Amino acid sequence: MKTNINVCPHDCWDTCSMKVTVDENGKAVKIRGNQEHPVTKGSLCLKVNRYLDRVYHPDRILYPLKRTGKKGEGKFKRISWDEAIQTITGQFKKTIQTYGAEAVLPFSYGGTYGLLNYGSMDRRFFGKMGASTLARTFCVAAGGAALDETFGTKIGMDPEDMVHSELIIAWGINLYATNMHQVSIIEEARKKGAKLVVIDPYMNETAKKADLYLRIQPGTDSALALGIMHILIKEDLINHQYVNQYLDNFDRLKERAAEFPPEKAAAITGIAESKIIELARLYGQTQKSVIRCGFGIQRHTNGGEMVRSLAILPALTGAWEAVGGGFLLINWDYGFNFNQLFAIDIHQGNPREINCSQIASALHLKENPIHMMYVYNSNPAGVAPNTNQVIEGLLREDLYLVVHEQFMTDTCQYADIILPATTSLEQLDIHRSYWHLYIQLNEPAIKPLGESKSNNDTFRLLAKGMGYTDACFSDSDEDLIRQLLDSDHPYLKGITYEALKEKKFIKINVEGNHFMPFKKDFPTKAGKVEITMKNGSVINYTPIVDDSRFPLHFITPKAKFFLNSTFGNIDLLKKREKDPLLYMHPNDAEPRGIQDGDEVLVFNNRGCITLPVKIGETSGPGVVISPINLWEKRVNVTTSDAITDIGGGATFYTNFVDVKKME
Ligand SMILES: Nc1nc2c(c(=O)[nH]1)N[C@H]1C(S)=C(S)[C@@H](COP(=O)(O)OP(=O)(O)OC[C@H]3O[C@@H](n4cnc5c(=O)[nH]c(N)nc54)[C@H](O)[C@@H]3O)O[C@H]1N2
Ligand SMILES: Nc1nc2c(c(=O)[nH]1)N[C@H]1C(S)=C(S)[C@@H](COP(=O)(O)OP(=O)(O)OC[C@H]3O[C@@H](n4cnc5c(=O)[nH]c(N)nc54)[C@H](O)[C@@H]3O)O[C@H]1N2
Ligand SMILES: [Mo]
Repeated sequence: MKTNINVCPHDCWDTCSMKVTVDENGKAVKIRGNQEHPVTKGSLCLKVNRYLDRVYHPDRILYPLKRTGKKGEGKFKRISWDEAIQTITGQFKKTIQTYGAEAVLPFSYGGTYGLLNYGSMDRRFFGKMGASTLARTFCVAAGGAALDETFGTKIGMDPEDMVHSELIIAWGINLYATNMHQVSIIEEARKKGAKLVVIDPYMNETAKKADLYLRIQPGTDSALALGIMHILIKEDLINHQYVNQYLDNFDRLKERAAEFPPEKAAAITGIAESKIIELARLYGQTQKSVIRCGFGIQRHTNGGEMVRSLAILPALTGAWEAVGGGFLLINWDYGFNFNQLFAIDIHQGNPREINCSQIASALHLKENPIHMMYVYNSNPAGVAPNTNQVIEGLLREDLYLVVHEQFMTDTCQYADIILPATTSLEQLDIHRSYWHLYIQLNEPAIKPLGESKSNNDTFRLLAKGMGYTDACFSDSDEDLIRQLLDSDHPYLKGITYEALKEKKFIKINVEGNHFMPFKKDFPTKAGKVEITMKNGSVINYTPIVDDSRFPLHFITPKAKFFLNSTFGNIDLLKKREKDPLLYMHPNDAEPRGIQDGDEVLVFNNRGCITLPVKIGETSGPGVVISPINLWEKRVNVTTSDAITDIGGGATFYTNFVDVKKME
């Protein structure tokens, strides 16, 4: 028996350190959280506790497959890797010759968050080809753009410091489902008297545990933020010294906030005036306050503006000066050398960019259509908005589809060739978290199962097959890690491949005892928090834009026991999550003659699905909610591929439907 340290590869805040026990036959037999890791602290979520069920699942794809039936029929036969590579590279060459390289689209997302297999050899390969590029915008594109505009960088506070917080506002995030290690940190603070406030249209597990829960009308959070600012300013609960030094154009913000007295904020948000005043006073009187902002609020057409309005709040109270005070959406900009990792010096031309959140329309472009799509790390037929359009596109006879996967996902059904992918236990990688501040090394615990290969090994073979002879295609994964870490950025000081090999995880280099990125100044042009938008206007409340005129707002947030469509095929987790359902308020159920447990049709102009109904107060009037099970239920047949105000993000939660009882 030996113990190996791995990193949970999933697209998740927590990015846990795992201990994997491997037996004499080279089989992983046990997985648990690494007790030595300061954030993981020995515990894994219920999903990843079952990670070995996934690795050794009987349905894993272990050999290359080629389609034998009609497109979408799901009939395949086993072929060799040689044949697969020859067929795929042959098809690449044919497509490029006939239509040009932009007719090829790589499509990848968050299957693994290891920085190498998320994006390195693939970027080199498709860059060299001059293929269309992909903007990866599902998670936090609007929020990221908002941070860039407001703070000048995608950085927030250290979540470990939230043990010192006295007020934690979980704003559009279901911590108990998506960020369990944040919960243990907050619980420690609560033991010392800290208060937890939850602001969410969905009375989720986190809301049920809160000291104060504010049910907000979706898409109206900036009206609440401006209402809070109104009270802070009126009651002089602001930190004048911090504001003078670090908030640009405060006079203009004052004018805007004056337009949002509590009665107006209440009318827009649906939250009682008294609760808005209570929250504002609590916020104004607590310097060690943190807004833990989730991705939920920015999945709306006004998502960027919403995040911006929240991100301004800590500057008003000077929360950034206190350990345990601040704001956290993501920690992302660590100064890695991505130019070197992507080998941008070999990239050809200036190809167009396709937004992954608009793949539904991109697959139907009349001009310069996509003729070949290479999918890895993603299941677009389940996760992308406007699924019916996506699938219609994938069924096009003039589209060649390659999918590199671990399992027969929805997307695989439409493939011409399927390649078998390794899991994280079978490949070398380096990970950052978008939440905590540790860089971690993932060394393979076991050999690749069957004939599966990592993304990078596959792109090395494809590069050879294409005749790409640049030296960078021969770089090993170890070389790639060194190139990525080759940076002068102070955060990465002392973080080398050797150091990681020895320690497995290293916290970014923090000045002093605590990570306080904005104590001194902000990396914006003025060195201050920026309250004006790129077009010069001051932050405001803009209502969400709905193109459909259906009456019920439909929100499809993350499920606790699945990770997007991943884990949807693990029996134990399916049992735990229970069947997909639709939460509906009695005010909406009654006029429709719908009773608890009824099977209903959820529909709009884009598509429909059936779900059983759960009537109650989990959602407010006018809002229906279904936590996503993207493996079994295509809720995305209803969602729109409109994009956010800034950043080109997905708008999964600006979605309107009607509901009727099934006959
Ligand atoms: N268990 C589990 N964990 C996950 C994932 C998973 O699928 N399952 N997915 C991972 C991924 S890919 C991501 S991106 C993260 C996302 O993690 P979260 O940010 O927690 O994700 P969401 O479920 O999208 O949204 C959180 C909350 O936002 C609320 N919300 C929706 N609209 C609004 C609004 O207008 N205002 C306010 N205030 N709240 C609103 C939703 O009701 C929901 O409760 O989680 C990661 N972790
Ligand atoms: N309605 C609705 N839709 C949503 C969301 C929502 O909240 N509501 N959330 C959106 C968000 S935030 C996200 S991030 C997306 C998620 O979008 P995706 O990233 O596409 O998510 P998954 O469904 O987890 O699919 C990842 C796939 O990658 C495969 N995989 C894992 N590791 C590897 C590897 O090393 N190599 C290869 N080749 N494959 C691998 C897995 O088997 C899995 O099938 O969904 C989006 N869709
Ligand atoms: Mo995501």
